Amino acid sequence: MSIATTEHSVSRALLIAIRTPCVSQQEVDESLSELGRLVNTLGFSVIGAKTQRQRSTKQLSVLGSGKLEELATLTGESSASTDVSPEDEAQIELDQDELSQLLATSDIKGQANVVVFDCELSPNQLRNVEAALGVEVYDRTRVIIEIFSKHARTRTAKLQVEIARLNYLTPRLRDENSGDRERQKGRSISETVFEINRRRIRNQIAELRRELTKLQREMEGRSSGRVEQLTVALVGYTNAGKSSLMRALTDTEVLVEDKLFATLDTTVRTLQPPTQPRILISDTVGFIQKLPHDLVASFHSTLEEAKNADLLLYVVDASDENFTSQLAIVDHVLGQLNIDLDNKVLLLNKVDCLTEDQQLTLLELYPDALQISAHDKADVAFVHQEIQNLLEKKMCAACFDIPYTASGVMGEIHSKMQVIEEEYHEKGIRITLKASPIALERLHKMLQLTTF
Ligand SMILES: Nc1nc2c(ncn2[C@@H]2O[C@H](COP(=O)(O)OP(=O)(O)OP(=O)(O)O)[C@@H](O)[C@H]2O)c(=O)[nH]1
Ligand SMILES: [Mg+2]
Repeated sequence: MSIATTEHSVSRALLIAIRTPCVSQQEVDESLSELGRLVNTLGFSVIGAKTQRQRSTKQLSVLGSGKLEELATLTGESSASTDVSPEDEAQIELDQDELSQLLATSDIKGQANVVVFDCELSPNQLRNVEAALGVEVYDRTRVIIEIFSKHARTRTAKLQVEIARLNYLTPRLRDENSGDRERQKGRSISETVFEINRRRIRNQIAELRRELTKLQREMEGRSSGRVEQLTVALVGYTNAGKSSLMRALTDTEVLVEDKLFATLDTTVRTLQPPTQPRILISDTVGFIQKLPHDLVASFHSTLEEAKNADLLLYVVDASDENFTSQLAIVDHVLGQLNIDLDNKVLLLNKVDCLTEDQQLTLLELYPDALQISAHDKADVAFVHQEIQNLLEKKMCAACFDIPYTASGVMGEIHSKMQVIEEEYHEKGIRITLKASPIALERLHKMLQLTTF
């Protein structure tokens, strides 16, 4: 299978969710509607969505041959093969009654040319389903990986996504000549070519990993040996309005789009109007439920910025009816990254889309949160002030003796920290300053390491 971008303009997608007993219908619906938005972001139109109930509590197994036959009618494939391997068949528990009902009420027969499953399919499952339906089949992971591929801009993001894409692709590579090989029942040229292709991809992944590690080391090298600046990271679910707020707070033209995963690379800008000391704001990749493992791992390094931040602005689209589950997902991912959640302020964004009553209810539920609209100048000014107040509260005072031989560091301290007093002595400058405990600790270490 190739996952290179194909001509998507004519793709009409049928979405399928598999509902296990441990998942509520509401959760399935939320997830399906999000899958619809993901699929739209990819440029497909959604022509319908179906839910298949499954009695087994297994997290996921996909469709038996009966279901495949039925689904084939939805994609217009009349003579679909239902060649399901015994291992897949064994995992499947199918509610035939519900399925028949589902298909009887369907008015989209023959219209879909892509079927998208709201879950991750194993390579075997994907092959079986594709063969049976006679159309291209996507799973949620592939949809997300393709969106990331389309949106990656910097070299680092492109490398991270390409590694994830190839890791996904390798086990799903199809041996086009497998039928002949079966007949030949022995080693053949086709087998060798297939194996060579796989090995080539593995080598390519190793090469990309090396390049990525090198690039990340260079970036770390560039940031070490500098005086720490106060930083604020915008984190949150995809499409919450992080980049819109970044734009408004820093007066810059970062990309804002009504698309999922518009931002993949961390962007860092200075808070405007400027403060003394300067405060940096970073915009990060958004989160989503069921983010493929590989991408979570890839983007850990991108989220380092959030890890080192003095303050997290936790942006939520309060107008989205599913925002509480989105909050839970962001909490979960940040928890996995060991990010300190005590440092966070909750921003309930897009309140311009809510009624006064809804805003009052939110106030009762989240009394400490700030209700804002990133499109409202007064709200942005309020967030600007809150950032300063909160950072001020976190700062502690400390005193350092800086020898004249190292006075070069003074310029950096002045631009990045709050200087309270300077006294000039015979051997150096005694400086009293205010900064976050982390920044003070780092400056202390830096001065110890500096050869005067
Ligand atoms: N009505 C309204 N729309 C908003 C507000 N803030 C952002 N939006 C819109 O929400 C959409 C997504 O905004 P972005 O700022 O790109 O969201 P993001 O969190 O950066 O999204 P990703 O980069 O995909 O993670 C855009 O269409 C914005 O114009 C707001 O306060 N009110
Ligand atoms: Mg963004």
